Amino acid sequence: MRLLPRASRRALIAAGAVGALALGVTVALPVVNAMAASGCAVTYTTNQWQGGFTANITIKNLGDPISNWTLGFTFPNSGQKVTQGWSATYAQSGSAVTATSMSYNGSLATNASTGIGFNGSWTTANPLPTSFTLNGTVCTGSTTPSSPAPSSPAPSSSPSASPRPSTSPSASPSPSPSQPTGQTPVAINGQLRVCGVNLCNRFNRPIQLRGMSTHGIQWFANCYNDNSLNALASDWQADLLRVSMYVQEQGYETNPAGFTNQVNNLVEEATERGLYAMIDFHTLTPGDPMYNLERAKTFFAAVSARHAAKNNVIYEITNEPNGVSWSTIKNYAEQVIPVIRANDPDAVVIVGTRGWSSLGVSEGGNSTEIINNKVNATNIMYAFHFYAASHKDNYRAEVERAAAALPLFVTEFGTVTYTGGGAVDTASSTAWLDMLDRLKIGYANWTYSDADEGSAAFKPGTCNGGNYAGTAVLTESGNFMRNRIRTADNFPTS
Ligand code: IDC
Repeated sequence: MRLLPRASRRALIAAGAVGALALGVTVALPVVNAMAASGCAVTYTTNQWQGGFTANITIKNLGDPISNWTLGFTFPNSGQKVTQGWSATYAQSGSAVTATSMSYNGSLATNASTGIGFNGSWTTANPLPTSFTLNGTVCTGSTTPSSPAPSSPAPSSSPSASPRPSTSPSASPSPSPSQPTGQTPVAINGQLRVCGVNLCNRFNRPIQLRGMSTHGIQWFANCYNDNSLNALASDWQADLLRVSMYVQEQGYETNPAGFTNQVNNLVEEATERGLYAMIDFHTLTPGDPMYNLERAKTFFAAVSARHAAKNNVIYEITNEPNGVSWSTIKNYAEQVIPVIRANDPDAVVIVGTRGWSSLGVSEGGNSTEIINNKVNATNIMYAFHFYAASHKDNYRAEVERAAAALPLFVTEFGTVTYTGGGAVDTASSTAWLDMLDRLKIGYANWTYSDADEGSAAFKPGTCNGGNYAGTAVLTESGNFMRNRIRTADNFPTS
C-alpha cells in the first residue's frame, strides 16, 4: 500500500480531531512486603476518537530503586488493542497487556517517574483500565481522575501520524544495532566542541559528521522505528540523526508536550545506537524566529534538561530564518542559548542564518554580516543549507569563504531543487559534498523518509514495511546518499 499523499494525511488528522475525548485515571497504593519495599502509582490518560486512541502513561516507583520494570494491565474491553507503542516493549495476550522497560528507562529510583505511551484501536467502547501492576506489585487503591489531557488530539496522536512506532505487539523483535559498542561514532568521538572553525572530538581533533535528517516528524513518524534506525546506524554507517520538529504546519505548536516527548524518544533511540542526535526546531513559516521565541524557550528548557547528561546531543535552535535581519536572528539566539546552557553547558548549539540559512546569500547578502557581528556565545556554529539543483557555484564560493572565519554545519541539504522535489543533480551534489568533505563540514541530508518527492531517500510506501536496509528500497537520492555516507569515517583517535 502506498502512503497517502500528505494532503490526505492532513484531512485524516483533521477528521481524527472531531469528537475527541480526553480521559484519565490515576491509581496508587504503596505496598510493603518483608523483603523489599515496593509500590507504584500509575497515571493513564487517553485522547480518543472514533476507533482509535493514544494512551500516555506515567509510572512512578514508590518502592525501593529498581533497574527494570514490567507494567501490567488489562483492557476492560476485548476490542481494545495496542497498535504502536513507544518507550517500552509492548505485548498483548487477549485483553492483558504488558509494557517492559527499555535499556534507557528501566532504572527508577524511589519516587522517580517515567513516561511511556502507545496508540491503540477499539471497536465497541473504550473504557480505561483501572488496575495496574509493576513487577508484579498491584498498584490499586485511591483512584483519582487525573487532570484531563488536551481535548484536541494533535497530529502526533492520530493513527496516520503517530508518535514513533517503536514496537508493535505483533511485530517480531528486530535485531539490535550491529555497530559494536566502542566503534560507534559517539563511542569514538565523545562530547564534541567547537574548536576554531571546526567541530572537534574528545581528542581535540577536527571531525566531520555525516548523516540524515528526518522529514517532519508530525507527518512521517512511521519512518522512525527500530528497523529504520538500525539501518541508518548499521547499513548506512551514519554518524548523525537530525530530528526535524516543525513548529508550525501541524507541528509543535499544536501539542507541545506530545512533540517534546516524540523528540525525546528519538534522541534516546539515536543514543542507543551510538549516533549523534541533532534537535532541529524547524521554524520555516513564518520566517521570523522571534514569532516562536517563547515556544523555543519552553521547548529547549525541556529537552536540554532531559538530555543534559548525554554527550551526543546537538541543538539547532532555528531551522531557516527568512525575511528578517541578521540582528534579529542574533537577538533570538542570544535569548535561547542561555536556556540550553543553564541545563547542558557543554553542548554544541547551531544558529540558523539569514535567507533560509543561506548565510544571507538568498536574500542578497553574504556572511560578512555574521563575521562582523557574531552571536555572543561560545561553542556555537552557524547553519548553511543548500539544495544542489538550485544552489551552485556562487553559493559554494560563499561557503568556502565563510568557512575560513565561521564554524559551519550543513544541518540540511537536498540533492534536488529547493522545493524538495525534482531530479537529483548528481554533478552539483558531488561538487558540494566533495567540498564539505575537504573542509570537514558536517551535514545532514533531507530526508530519511519515504515522502513522495525527489529528496526522500526511500521509495514511497517503504515505511509501511519493515525493511530499510540495502538498496532495493532506495530512491536515486537515497542511493547516492547511502554511498556517500557509508564510506569510512576515519575519525582521529589520538
Ligand atoms: C519541505 C518538504 C515538503 C513539505 C514542506 C512543508 O520537503 O514535503 O511539504 O517542507 O513546508 C527547506 C525546509 C524544509 C523543506 C525543504 C524542501 O527546511 O522544511 O521541506 N526545504 O522544500 N528549506 C529548503 C528546502
